[in-house]
Amino acid sequence: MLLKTNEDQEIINYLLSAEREAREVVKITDTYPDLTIEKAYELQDGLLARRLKDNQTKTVGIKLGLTSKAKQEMMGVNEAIYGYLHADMLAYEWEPMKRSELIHPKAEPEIAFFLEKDLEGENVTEEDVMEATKYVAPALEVIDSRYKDFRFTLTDVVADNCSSIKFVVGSQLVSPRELDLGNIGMVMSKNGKVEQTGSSAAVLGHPATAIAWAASQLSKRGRGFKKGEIILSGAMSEAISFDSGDTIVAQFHGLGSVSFYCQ
Ligand code: OOG
Ligand code: MG
Repeated sequence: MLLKTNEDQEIINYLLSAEREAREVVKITDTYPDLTIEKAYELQDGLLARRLKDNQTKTVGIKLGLTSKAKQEMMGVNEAIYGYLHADMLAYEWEPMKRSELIHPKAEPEIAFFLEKDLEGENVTEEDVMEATKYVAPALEVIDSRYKDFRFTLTDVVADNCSSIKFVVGSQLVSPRELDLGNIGMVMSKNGKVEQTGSSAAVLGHPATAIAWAASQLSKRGRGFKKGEIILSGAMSEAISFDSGDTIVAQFHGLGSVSFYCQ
């Protein structure tokens, strides 16, 4: 699908100002119903280039999204997606997250992969993913779709960099071979009450399978994962909403826990 260059810029401005002003907006497919997935990734690229410049930040990794059936059903789609993580999205356990900077945030339990080798090409295997991974760590991703009521189509969410806004990584770094990565049990709680339980098996059967899938998608666009990057492999359960005053904790078997407080 072709949009005029100025339309691309308009969409990018529209989504970036929604993020900056922490305000939800009508989804773009209401105006551009024929938006294709290829075009959505092009818009994502344009948005990311602008965001890097405006926020004077840099890319630190890639996130996968909608890699579990629970998330796909929750969002009414049947395909996984990817977006990019910037340095200014990195949040810390000890630093309260500011509710006022967010629209309608949700937390997701994920496993983070730290790469010590590039991972590129359309035939990347799970074994290659394990081989390239230095550590895995527990993570909480905060997603904050810019779209009204968190409702969107696949192309909308891709253009919006897959709802990315913040991520917190726990301090326990473990070699991927020391764990049964394909079945890590997880409990996520809010203010001490269990809200979600799950397993890393929910992430396309094994998080490394999800990363291998993403490597092949990236290679179609002449890209790949790079040494030193962090990958969020996708939510292991449904996302949960939180508000100011809430503490979210996710505990992972063999990987410890990760938490944040929202102010
Ligand atoms: C899209 C992002 C999904 C995940 O881990 O599945 C995602 C959304 O649900 O808003 O990050
Ligand atoms: Mg996620």
